[in-house]
Formats: sequence, C-alpha cells, structure tokens
Amino acid sequence: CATVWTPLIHHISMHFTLKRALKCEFISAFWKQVADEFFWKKPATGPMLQYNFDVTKGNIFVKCMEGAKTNMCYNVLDRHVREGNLGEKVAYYWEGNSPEHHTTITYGQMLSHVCRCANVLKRMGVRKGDRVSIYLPMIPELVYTMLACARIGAVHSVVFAGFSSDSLCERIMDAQSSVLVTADGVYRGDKLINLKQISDEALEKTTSRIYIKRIKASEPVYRPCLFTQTRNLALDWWDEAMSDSSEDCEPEWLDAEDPLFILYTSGSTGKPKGVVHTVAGYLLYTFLTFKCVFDYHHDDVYWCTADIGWITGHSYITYGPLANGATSVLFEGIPVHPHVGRFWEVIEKYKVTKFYTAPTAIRLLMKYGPEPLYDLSTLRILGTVGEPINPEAWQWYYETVGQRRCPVVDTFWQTETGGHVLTPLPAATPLKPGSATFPFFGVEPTILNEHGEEVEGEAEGYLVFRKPWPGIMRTVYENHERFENTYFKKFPGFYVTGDGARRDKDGYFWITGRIDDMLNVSGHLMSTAEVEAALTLHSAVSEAAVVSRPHQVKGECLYCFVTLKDSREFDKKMVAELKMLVREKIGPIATPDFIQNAPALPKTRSGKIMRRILRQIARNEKDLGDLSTLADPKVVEVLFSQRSEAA
Ligand code: 6R9
Repeated sequence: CATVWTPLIHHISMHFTLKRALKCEFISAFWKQVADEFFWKKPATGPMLQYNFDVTKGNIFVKCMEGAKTNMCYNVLDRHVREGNLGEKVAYYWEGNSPEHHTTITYGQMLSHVCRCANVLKRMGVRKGDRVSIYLPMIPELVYTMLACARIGAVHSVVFAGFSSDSLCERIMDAQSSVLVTADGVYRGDKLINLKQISDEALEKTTSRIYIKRIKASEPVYRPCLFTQTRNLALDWWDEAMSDSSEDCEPEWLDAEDPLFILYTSGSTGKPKGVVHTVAGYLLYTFLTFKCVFDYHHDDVYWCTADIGWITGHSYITYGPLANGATSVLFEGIPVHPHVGRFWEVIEKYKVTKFYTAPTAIRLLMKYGPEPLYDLSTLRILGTVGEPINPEAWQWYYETVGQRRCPVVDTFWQTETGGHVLTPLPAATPLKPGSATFPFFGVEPTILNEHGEEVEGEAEGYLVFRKPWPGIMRTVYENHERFENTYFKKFPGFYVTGDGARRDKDGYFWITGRIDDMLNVSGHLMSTAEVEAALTLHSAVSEAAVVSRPHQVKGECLYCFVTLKDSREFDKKMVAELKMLVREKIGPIATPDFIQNAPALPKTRSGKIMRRILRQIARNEKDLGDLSTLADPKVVEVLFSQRSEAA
C-alpha cells in the first residue's frame, strides 16, 4: 500500500504546489527548488528561465539559470560519491549480448574510469567546446566517454552504432569533431557488426582531422583495444591509454548555457539536424522527469532498453538515472537473442522494478506470447516511448507483463524536447490505453488548426507548446536559422512538434502521428527525403517517393515507389539492389519493406508529389477522394495495377 500511496501523495502535493506556483507566476521558484539539489560553483544571476518563442519579435532563444557555473559530470558522479556516500552503490549492471557476459559498475568505479578517460581526451588535445564523436555499442565505455566529455566541457555527439559509414561521416563532418571514439566490433544477436571497418570508411570520406580511440568489443573474438588516429594514423588502445592515465581530473566549470551534447535527428529535408542541449536545463529536466515519471526510489533497479545512440538513452539511461543516483541495467543485446525470453530473463536476473521500452519491442514479444515464463513480480512501473502504442499492445503490456499491478506510463517526447513532455505520473494519473495523458510540470501544450488558431475542448490538430521548459533544445548546431524555420516559423509564438494530436473530452492528449514528411519505423524517426535521396543514387532510378505503411511489429514500414529510367527493367534483382543501397547509405533500420515500380508518380499541376495518394495506394485503399488537383489522374490506375508486383 505504501508504495502506491507515498508517491501518490508526493505527486499530488507537487502538482498542487506547481499549479499554485504557476498561477502566481512563480514557476521560477519551482525550478529553483529543483536546482537546489545540485552543486553550483557559482549561483545564477538571471532568472530560472528566459525565452522568446515568437519569431515576429526577434531571435528565438531559451536560457536557464544564466550566470550559473556548474559541471554535469560532477553532479551525476562526484556529488553522489563525495556528498551522498554512494561510492559503493551500483550505477549499472552491464548485461552483454550473450548472457554469459556481464559486469557490475559502482558509482565510485564510474568516477575513476571517467576521470581517466577525461585525462586521455585532454592528452589528445581535446579542450572545452571541442566536439567528440562517439560510435560505440552499448558497453560501459560509451557512458564513460560521454561523461568524460561532460567533465572537460567537450561536446559529445553519439552516433547510433547501427548507422552506415555515410551517415557516420556526415555527422562527423557536420559537428567538425576532432576525435572519434569507436570499437573494433560488436555482436548484435548472431550478427557481427564491424564498427572498425565502418569507421575507417567514414574517415576516408571526411576532411576533418580525426583521432580514433578504439575500445574493446564485448565478445571474446575481439581483442581489447583502443587507438587514436590523426592524419598520420597514430593509434591508441583504450586499455593502454587508460592504464597510465590519472584518476584525478578537476571538472571544467561551465556556464549553465554551455552546450552539453549534439544529437542528430532526421530532418524533413533529408539532412540530419544537430540538436543541441545545454548543461543546466537538461540536468534539471532529465533529473526531475526521471524521478517523477518512474517514481524513483533509492532501491529501484531500473531498465531502459533503448540504445544510447538515441535521445531516450541519453536522457533515461545516462543522465536522468545518474542524476538521481539510480541503479540501472545497461543492456547490449536484442530482445530475441539467444532466445525470445531474453527481456524477461534479464528482469528476473536483476530484479528489475521499473521497465521502459518501445511499442515495437512489445509487439514483437507479444507474438511469442502468451506469457513470459519468468518471475516478473519485482516490476512496479512500465514505461513506453517512441511511437503511439496501439491498445492491443498496451493491454498485453499491462496485463501480461505488469500482471495488472503496474501503471503504464506512455511518455511522449522528442530528441528536441530533451525529456518527457506529455506523460502520466504513475498511480496519480488515471490511465487511458494509448494516451500520453497530460503535460509534465511546467509544460503548456495546445492544439492549433490549419490557420494557427487554438482550438478549445475536444479537438484535433497540430500539437504545439506555448512556452519552454528547462530541457528543450537550444539550437540546431551551427544553424540557428534552421532551428527557427523548422520549429517556430509555421505558427509564430509556438514550438511546433511536427506531430498531430487529439484532445478528448477529459482533456487527455492522444498523439495521432507525424504530420510532416517523417516516418516512424520501430520508434526511429526518418525522413522520406533521406530514403528517396538514397534510392535515386542508383543509376537506374530517375525518381523515388517514399511513404509509410502500417506494420504489425514496426508500427510503420517503408513503402517506396520508384520510377526507372527508360529501358531499365524492374525485377527482383533491381529490388534487391535498391534495398541494399538504402541499407548501405542510411543503415539497416531504413531497409524498405516494399519497393514498387511506378512508371509515373501522382503529381499536382505544380509538380508536387501527392504523398497522400501514394500512402493510400500502399495501403490498398481504393477510395481516394478528391483527385482534381492531380495533373494526370490516370497515373493512379497504373499504380494500383502494378501494386501486386511490389516486393
Ligand atoms: C523520444 C523519442 C520523436 C517522435 C515524436 C513522435 C514519436 C515518441 C511517443 C511518440 C506517440 C509516444 N513519439 N514518443 N508518439 N506516443 N509516447 O522517441 O524521440 O526519436 O526524436 O522521436 O516519436 O512522433 O515526434 P525521437
């Protein structure tokens, strides 16, 4: 009973405190109280939050705690070890791809590894403000390197270790990173991913000066190693470099608004955007959302199954849990290796109390149901993120995994928002399956119609936010104009998420999906433009258009229409080549499920491809509605007739 009532009372009282604070315009006092948990080398001179969200009034900016000086790494490690006596507490249970590989890392050990890694980076010439690209699998060294950067004020840019060499190259070049940290390889399930080879290919194409620091992969086939590489190819192995590196490393005291990291997210033009998060605001926001949304207790064992290459891993594997001094599972593997019960086995093994995963994983595991044959009785709270969760998956998660005992927190947020923005508070918010429910403290969402007018009550339209919270992104790296154009131009005065939403009669928010040219495959966002760009690299393709189609496990999958150049034949070989090309250019997550021959594409008179029609063809929906804006309506019949040959 206490586990239900204590958090409930805690949340309700916090909620009321906040509501009152909001009314009195004292939201600042609320965040100030949160900031008091942390160490500040110098206190803030400015207010907790300053901002302009209206492009018509000048440049867009958000600032949190201006004038304050602090260090993220100090707050998530030293503070616990030195002030909180948590040196012996487990920070991570690392569980490898193979169940035989596992290890335990305490806060004290983390601090030592991080300081030594920070000194290695310093020795390599990395200074405050320099960018470090990290292309590593889910091994402890990934977290050490991120925190080592944070300690010395370098800006990390983690690139998901499933991206291709082209994608890695593009991200290194855009960030102008001076160092790349990578491993020689990693097993994902039975498959070996040769990170070293991919990194070498990426570096061949870059023009920037690069050092590579390679670290060991977790499975025995690969030797422990690390190296640095400059233009003249000098190499350094992780273990060697770390062995003579000192454990003492004074943190660099940074301004509250100094950048902490860059993380690339797909942009609708095809070129990824370097989302920039800053030190103080991100610390406060990931700390508090983690604490409240997962109702954190000091004896919890928390597990988020995301990869740190995505924002979910940054905020809710690295920073949020560490800021709270939590114990987490760090998992290198996949849900179905070496068997389909792996997730449940890990929950049982570590007695996981809070579990956070994606609808795509839930749907995959549901297929192997009916019930996990493991002891899941330690679970208290279940979370989901990444895409809308369908009611069937929600019910299975709630009833079968949570045994009707655990609230399901459906957390809506984005790389850009830094942390949860729409989310239930467990045991305090009455749940509705499929709804991310209400805004988190200090967040003010609203729904706009096509004309940018706010719609009250039950309504559907564009999901936007009226004002910032501490953890919102500050800019697109080296491209503030793109930041303003993407998020603030369409409806002046609001941050535009790019998602549609519906508000029901009880005020609950339901995300209806992306309304821009973005796709969400297994919880990973990608733009139609980047897949189209990859397809048109093929010498036989003259034009390509990509849409989404519902998929039982992935949520959405890619359905591609390609127009071939004269005399080129559309056959199985062509389909295979095109799929391989997209894999190579973007990565395996972007492999198309269907490729269809399109002798012509449906276009408006002004030449715009009508994706709405292509989406309906992909879904075999015959009732196409108004086709009057089409330049040549006959195209549609041809596409339907070719549909059956899509492969
Ligand atoms: C955290 C993350 C962001 C996009 C977002 C939306 C979708 C995320 C969701 C959700 C419905 C949820 N999304 N969580 N849709 N319900 N609970 O996933 O960040 O990779 O940037 O993706 O994901 O479409 O706009 P990111």
